[in-house]
Amino acid sequence: MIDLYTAATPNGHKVSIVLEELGLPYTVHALSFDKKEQKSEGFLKINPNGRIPAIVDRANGDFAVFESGAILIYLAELSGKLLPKDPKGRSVVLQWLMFQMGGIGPMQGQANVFFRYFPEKLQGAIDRYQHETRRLYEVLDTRLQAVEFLGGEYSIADIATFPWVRGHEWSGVEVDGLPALQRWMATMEARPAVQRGLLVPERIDDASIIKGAQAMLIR
Ligand SMILES: N[C@@H](CCC(=O)N[C@@H](CS)C(=O)NCC(=O)O)C(=O)O
Repeated sequence: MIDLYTAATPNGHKVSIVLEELGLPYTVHALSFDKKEQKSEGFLKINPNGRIPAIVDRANGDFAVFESGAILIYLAELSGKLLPKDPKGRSVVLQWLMFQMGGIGPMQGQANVFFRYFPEKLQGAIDRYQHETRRLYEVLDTRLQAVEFLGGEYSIADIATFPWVRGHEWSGVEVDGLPALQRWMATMEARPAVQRGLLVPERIDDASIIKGAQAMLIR
């Protein structure tokens, strides 16, 4: 049994989607950013970075994993699915996973901060992060013109990327003119496990999301 510590955010959804795809049983612990539960002493023992998502594998000596990319790799390796075993196939999936973890996540995350949550409207910061996110989407589109899924076959790279790209409107970034990316988004949205994963934990309203995100900006 896996304990999942999460919230209704793109990084949280990556893990609920992968757990649904793999059919692994899990218990959901929804943390409130508003109450700063992600910074509690108990949770910092699971994730020293004080952020969601994190898991604890109760069947494996209460093994804790933080960082969503590391969680996806752990769960894929545990089940032998969604990550090829041959070095080249595995490398391709990990390249696109790292592209999400080091690029789309941080850039789009900052686009959200400056476009939605920050108390001042800093147009230079908004432009910088929205343009960089759009540029990264264009890289995805070019890749997806050549292959159906980012790693060739469906993998944890798609699962890591989709929850971010589906939130493009929230970040103020267009997907117009990116047909391969839109085709891939429709394929991802149609997967029942993706649909189930996006419902975990229960979605909160937009005003509460903004309130929780603004609480994170205050250290
Ligand atoms: N690189 C981390 C990022 C995790 C992250 O930024 N989580 C956000 C929600 S998407 C969070 O917990 N924010 C709360 C905070 O910053 O206090 C990962 O991929 O797991």
